[in-house]
Amino acid sequence: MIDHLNLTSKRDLSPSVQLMVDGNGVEFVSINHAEAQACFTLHGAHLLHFQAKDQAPAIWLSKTAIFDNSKAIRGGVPICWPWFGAPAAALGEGLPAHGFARNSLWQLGEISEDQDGVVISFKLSDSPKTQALWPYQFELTLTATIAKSLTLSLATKNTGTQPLQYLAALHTYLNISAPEQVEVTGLGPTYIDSLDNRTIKNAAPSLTLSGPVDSLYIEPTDTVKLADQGLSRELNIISQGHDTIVAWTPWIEGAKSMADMPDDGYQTMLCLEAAITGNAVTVAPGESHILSTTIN
Ligand code: TA6
Repeated sequence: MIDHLNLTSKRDLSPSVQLMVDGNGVEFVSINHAEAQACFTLHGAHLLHFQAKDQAPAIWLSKTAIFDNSKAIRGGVPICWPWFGAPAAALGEGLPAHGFARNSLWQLGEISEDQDGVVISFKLSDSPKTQALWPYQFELTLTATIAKSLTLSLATKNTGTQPLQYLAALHTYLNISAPEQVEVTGLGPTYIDSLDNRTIKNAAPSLTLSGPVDSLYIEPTDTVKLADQGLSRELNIISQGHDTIVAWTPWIEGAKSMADMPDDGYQTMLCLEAAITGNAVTVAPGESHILSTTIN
């Protein structure tokens, strides 16, 4: 499935789901169902691979991604939470970009399966370590449906006694055949151009790729379409609970600057991310809020 990781089986978790381990003892959850294959690590509840039956992989993973739990994994679907990008100044100095969820060890939750696919969940709760970074009590649950389509649903539950506020992204690295083969539609009319001083710009009807992109589409629709002529397919990226769709490709200079991406890695990936980047979502004590994305 992800051959270069050289995973060996530790034990069965359900008929189609296995706990795997690599040579360094890092644990992975591998799903091999008749309808789709997928792979996660518990580090970040990070989806690394998704491929529906008879389809090319939907998700891109860097061939030089690092799995030693020291940093967020390059590719797949990092969970950016409880902030997106740089943390708010009020939270203090030295905090990690894109939050701490993608660098935390999550617990495996429930697994169920039937002829249509597998539903698997992962959980992360506050601890003295997270309290030192972000002073709130929470339970975060990622529920993934691995079937003909992929759904990732991230529920933020406030288990404390004061309201919490969060930003987030399901930072989805999509697999593409080549930049010149793809066209993205449905992103929305306006975007913040992070590569041009965060200027707000009017969007063209579609996005094509000929250089670096780091754009926050701030009036997003629910469905973005990624047409890929080289793969002869059109993916729908259907999001809920978001206020932004982020489009990102580092292009060649960006790829060269990252130790965990091959120089030509940008040729086969494009991030389209269901995100909350504008006004933080407030979650009252005892309540939950869900951010989700479906790819089909
Ligand atoms: O989602 C786009 C973005 O925020 C870019 O600005 C870019 O830096 C990217 O994420 C990757 O961030 P990372 O911290 O994973 O290297």
